[in-house]
Amino acid sequence: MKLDNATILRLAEHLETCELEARDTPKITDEHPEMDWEDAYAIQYAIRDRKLARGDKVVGLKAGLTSRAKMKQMNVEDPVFGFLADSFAVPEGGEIDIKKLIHPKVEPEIAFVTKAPLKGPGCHIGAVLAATDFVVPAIEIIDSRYRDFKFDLKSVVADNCSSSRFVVGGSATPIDDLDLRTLGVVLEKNGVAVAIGAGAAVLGHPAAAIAMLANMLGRRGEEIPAGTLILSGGITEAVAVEAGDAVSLRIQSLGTVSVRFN
Ligand code: OOG
Ligand code: MG
Repeated sequence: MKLDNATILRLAEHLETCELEARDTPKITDEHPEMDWEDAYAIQYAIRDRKLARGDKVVGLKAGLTSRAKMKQMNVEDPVFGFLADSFAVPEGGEIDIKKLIHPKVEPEIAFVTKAPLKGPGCHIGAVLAATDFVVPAIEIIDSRYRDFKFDLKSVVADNCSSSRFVVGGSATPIDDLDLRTLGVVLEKNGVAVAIGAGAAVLGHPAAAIAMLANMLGRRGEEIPAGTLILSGGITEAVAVEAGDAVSLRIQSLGTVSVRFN
C-alpha cells in the first residue's frame, strides 16, 4: 500500500459524496499517482463500509471490463470487480430519475445467481456452472464519478467500478439446456436496436467472468457465498442515456428487462 489510512478514508468519502450528490471529479490518480492496486480496492471497500454503516446491504457483486468491446471503449486491459448495494436495485420496468446521476450509460449483461459458494484460486467455468442456480437478463446503469468517464483502472476500481444502478428481469432460467456463449443479446433504446452481441463476448463464456471474480476474491481470502447475484460484465459497449429514454434488453431464452429514464 502506498496511501495511509486517513487518505484512503478521505478518498472514499470524496468519491461516495460525488456519487450521492451526482457531482463529477477529476480521476483520483491525478492527485495520487503513486496509488497501487491494494489502495484502489481499499478505497472501494471503505465506500462499502460507509454504505453498510448507513444501513445499506450488499446484495451482489459485479465483474467489469470483461468484454473486448468494453475494454476498447474504456481503453483498459484488465477486468475488475465491484459490489452491488440494495440501494442500487431498480425494479423491472421502473423509472430512474436522471437528475440523481451524472452521465449514465446502460450495459447489457447476463446476471448469475449462485446456489453454492465459489472459492478461488483454481475456480473454473465448470465449477461456476455447477454452482449456478439460474441466470437472468440484467441492465447495468454505470455512472463513473470521473469527469467525462476519463479514468485509469485504479481510479475506476476505487470508484466501485462506476456502479450506480441495476435492473434484473426476464425469467430466472436454469442453465442446464443453455449454451451461454451463443445466446443472442439485443439492447434497444426507444425501440431501436443500439447494441447487439452474444454471450461469448464476455471472456469467451460469461461463466469465465464469474470464475475470474472468484479467483480475484480468493487472493484476498474471500469467497462468493451461495445466493449471490453477480453481473458478469457488459457484452457490448455501454450506451449513453438521457431523460425520456426507454431501454429494453432482450436475451435469447432469458426474456426481456426494461427501464426508463426521466
Ligand atoms: C467501468 C465499469 C465497467 C462492465 O460491465 O464492463 C462495467 C466503466 O466502464 O465505467 O461495469
Ligand atoms: Mg457492467
